[in-house]
Amino acid sequence: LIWKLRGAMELKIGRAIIRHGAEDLYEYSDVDVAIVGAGPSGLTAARYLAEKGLKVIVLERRFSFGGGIGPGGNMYPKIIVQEEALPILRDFKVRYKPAGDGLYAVDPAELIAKLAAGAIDAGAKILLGVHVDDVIFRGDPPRITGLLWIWTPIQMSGMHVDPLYIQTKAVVDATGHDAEVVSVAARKVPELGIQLQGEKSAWSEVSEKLVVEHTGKVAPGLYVAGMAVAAVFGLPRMGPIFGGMLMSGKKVAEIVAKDLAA
Ligand code: 48F
Repeated sequence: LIWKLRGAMELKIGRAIIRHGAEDLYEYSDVDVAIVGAGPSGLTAARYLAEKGLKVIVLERRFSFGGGIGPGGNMYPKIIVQEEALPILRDFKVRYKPAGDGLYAVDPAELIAKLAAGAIDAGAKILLGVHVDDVIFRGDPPRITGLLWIWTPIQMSGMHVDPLYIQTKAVVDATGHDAEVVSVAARKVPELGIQLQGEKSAWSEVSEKLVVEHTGKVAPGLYVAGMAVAAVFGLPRMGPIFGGMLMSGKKVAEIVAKDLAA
């Protein structure tokens, strides 16, 4: 009898996972906005886009979120945010301590948890363990209309397994230092004429401003936010100051929402 019960429970667990997991994948294979990367810029963008009633998915390669926030500054458990980004911290109810010179110290674990909770509570779906490796370029006039994805462990195994698709009205590359989506678009869709400039050496103040300034559309249907902006436009890196990432995420959300409403 005990054996039978165990078997029955395992059957139920397995079937519940398969049914509900497949339902989610089916539901989110067609979205308004697909954000690649659940770092600070991607999660911030997800919240402000979802809040506007758009159907948003965040595709994250790791089985966790936060991107570069977790390691703090060289693993000291603090990151820095400047004054201009405080309204975003307040939107997410993230606490901060004055650190002088218009800078504020933030706990990385709190920032990760609250950015993700903010995005999820606003209605965004975060899918973990998903590696995005290609784009779909289609239509008249042609634009980026979708992404191809594969489970990360399969991608890491090096075995060839064909990926699946997500159809979307807009893609946001929030993949950080390597700008992986823009990079694949530049390589595989030469007609877009994208030339990645590559990130330059550190200059925090300048980089924070320029990243936000250059945040936006790079091709029809394709947008860039966060450190990926530096890789695309050849801007300096900034180190463990994160206000620019948050402001870039908010700005890309405003631009995408406006474009989709037009
Ligand atoms: O790197 P990441 O945190 O990007 P970000 O939002 O913020 C950058 C800062 O963390 C920091 C900095 C500024 O202060 O210098 O580095 O620009 O997060 C990017 C996320 O994207 C995921 C990756 O695992 C990370 O969590 N990612 C990268 N490539 C892919 C991907 C891919 N091809 N498919 C899915 N996820």
